[in-house]
Amino acid sequence: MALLLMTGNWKPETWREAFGEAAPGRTILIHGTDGYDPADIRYAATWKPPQGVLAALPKLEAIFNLGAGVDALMGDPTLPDVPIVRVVDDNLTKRMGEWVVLQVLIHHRRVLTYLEQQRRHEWIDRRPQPIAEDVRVGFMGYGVLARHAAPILIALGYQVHAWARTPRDTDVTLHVGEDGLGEFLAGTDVLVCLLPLTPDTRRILNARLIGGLATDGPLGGPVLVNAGRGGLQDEDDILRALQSGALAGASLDVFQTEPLPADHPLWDAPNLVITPHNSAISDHRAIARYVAGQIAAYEAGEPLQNVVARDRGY
Ligand code: NDP
Ligand code: OXD
Repeated sequence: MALLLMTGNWKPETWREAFGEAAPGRTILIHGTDGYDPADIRYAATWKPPQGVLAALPKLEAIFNLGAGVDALMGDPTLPDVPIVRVVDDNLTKRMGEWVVLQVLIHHRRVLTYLEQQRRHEWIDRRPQPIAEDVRVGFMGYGVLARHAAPILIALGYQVHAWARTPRDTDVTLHVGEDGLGEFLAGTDVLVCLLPLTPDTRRILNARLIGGLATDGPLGGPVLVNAGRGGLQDEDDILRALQSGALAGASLDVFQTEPLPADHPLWDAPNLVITPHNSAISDHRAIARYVAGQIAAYEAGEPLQNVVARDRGY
């Protein structure tokens, strides 16, 4: 039984090669390139598949999402009722850790200001440089990615706390749900959003939330860092907040529309770092090995790992 790849504009042949190496002997088919009988497909490995294609596979046993976020899949009303496995992979997790730590340091150590000054050949030290111990970083979403980045920031001295949906014991103070949000925001100088996009989190990064962030911190105002999904953002609100100074800075890796259109006003927003949704790109070979390993274990009678809870949407 074959594995069907639907990788959208993510270089299908590179994925075929990676899966060929990771799962030798298995038939690998690419939707849109190879002809196939839908009844031959047992597994699908997908990134943003066209709606309805998965529903047309009568023998499908599992869907492997080729990224960590499953919002594109969950938006398909015809999605068949089989387990959806998402990516949890060290390679991706570590890349995200690098990006998060870099963004926190960029804003904390005023890199944007110094780059501007450097362009003008100016030697100015306007404000005292706070130490990390005085900066409060709040993670919105304390899942796989945030739990990797948090200890690195803690090792640098930052005060770290987090916000999530369900209470549990963690290494940092965890605020929970709607009731815990206000206190979480009020104690946050740098907000790092690593939430999934679900009906509950859509446009959560809006003017109201920004207005709840700490204004008594050492950075001259709160900072927003988002690598979750563009759909979490109200981009008009974020733009206004950067222009008014309600946000002292921001870093965004994800956008409502990607690629971000060349004439989008966010390109010119003050104190904003834009990266092209590459904070944690998926390494083809690592992901193919992960999926092939899961299939092999599943066929040996073990349960699939990192299965999405459909009722939660992540
Ligand atoms: P996880 O599922 O491990 O963690 C998600 C976290 O969000 C959990 O802590 C969860 O709470 C919390 N959460 C979800 N819904 C809510 C809610 N309504 N209120 C409060 N907290 C909520 O995901 P990952 O850490 O692996 O990934 C997070 C997201 O990062 C992905 O969904 C994806 O969108 C994005 N991503 C972006 C990449 C990029 O390149 N920019 C790369 C990879 C991922 P609880 O712990 O209680 O369940
Ligand atoms: C992911 C991503 O979800 O790359 O893995 O955005």
